[in-house]
Amino acid sequence: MRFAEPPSREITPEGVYRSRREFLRRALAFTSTAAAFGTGLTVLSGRGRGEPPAPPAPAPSPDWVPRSRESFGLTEPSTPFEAVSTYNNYYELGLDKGAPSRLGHLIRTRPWTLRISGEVARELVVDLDELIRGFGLEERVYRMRCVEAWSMVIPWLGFPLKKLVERAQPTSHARFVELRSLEDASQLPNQESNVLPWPYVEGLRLDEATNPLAFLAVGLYGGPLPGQNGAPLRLVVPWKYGFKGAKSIVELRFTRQRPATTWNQVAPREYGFFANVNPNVDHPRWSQENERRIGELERRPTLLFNGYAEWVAQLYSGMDLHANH
Ligand SMILES: Nc1nc2c(c(=O)[nH]1)N[C@H]1C(S)=C(S)[C@@H](COP(=O)(O)O)O[C@H]1N2
Ligand SMILES: [Mo]
Repeated sequence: MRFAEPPSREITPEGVYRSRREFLRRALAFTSTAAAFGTGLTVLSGRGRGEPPAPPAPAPSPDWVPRSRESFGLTEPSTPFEAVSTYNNYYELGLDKGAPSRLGHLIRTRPWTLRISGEVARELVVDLDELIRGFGLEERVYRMRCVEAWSMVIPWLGFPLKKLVERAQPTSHARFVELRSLEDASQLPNQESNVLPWPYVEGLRLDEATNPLAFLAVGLYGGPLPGQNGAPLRLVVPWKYGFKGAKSIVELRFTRQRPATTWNQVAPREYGFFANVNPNVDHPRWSQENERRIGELERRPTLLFNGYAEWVAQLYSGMDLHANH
């Protein structure tokens, strides 16, 4: 496998880089401590913060009625909408779990276009509502496991990424797909800070992107995605840590070389490119053996590939999962 060099504009001077690392280290240490002591639960209850979040918005049109529902054997209950929509990671909107739900309304979700670029037959700009009409929507109930060792179960609405890859007609040279999030500080105010390089970028190998589980969500709980959950279009790859699921995607770029992805660039030892959920590969600063399911008291054991080995393990056969974490 070949690895791309980071573009030079993203190489930060040593001092800035060090202080950002230090800052992120403290931010993450705080969130995991808060999680360990259950302080997150007061955030979730919505009490003491004024109004509780609104119920999920109704489906905006008949195009939004799911044609199928699939949960890949999952029988665990879904995490309540209130928690899914108020306990979020969206660094462009702020670093604490509550900031995204306070500011998510700033994202202007319509009209929304998606640019398809790179190693494709023809570069395209497509309108999101046209994609929804053309593909139809499916419901997928998936576990989501954050690298910080908390998890949820979320009923998403969307379409398989494979459908969009086929529509894009990648050339025979394309081996990866890069997914780029919105970059616009008027909608994402924390982009004024340099906690991460913007835009947020994620990526998949093409065979991962066309796996039937890889999904692009436009909604959850039957309605449109709340801004904080990555409206109007976000990636869901349930066998990987949550940070792979780029939010508010504006561009899909097909590439020959492995894309330079945000967290992997900032801290490669801590956040691998693959980021497959694996209880046997600890994060350098904490164990990944178990997790806190939001809304439950007992911790749960973390499952290899987040419980989806049956569908995805063959993508990594012969690969050293410690070296390629
Ligand atoms: N653009 C962008 N996408 C992002 C993030 C982010 O900060 N910016 N955070 C990631 C992380 S760490 C997680 S765990 C999930 C959280 O998704 P949720 O808030 O919808 O549960 O989004 C991921 N996608
Ligand atoms: Mo995460």
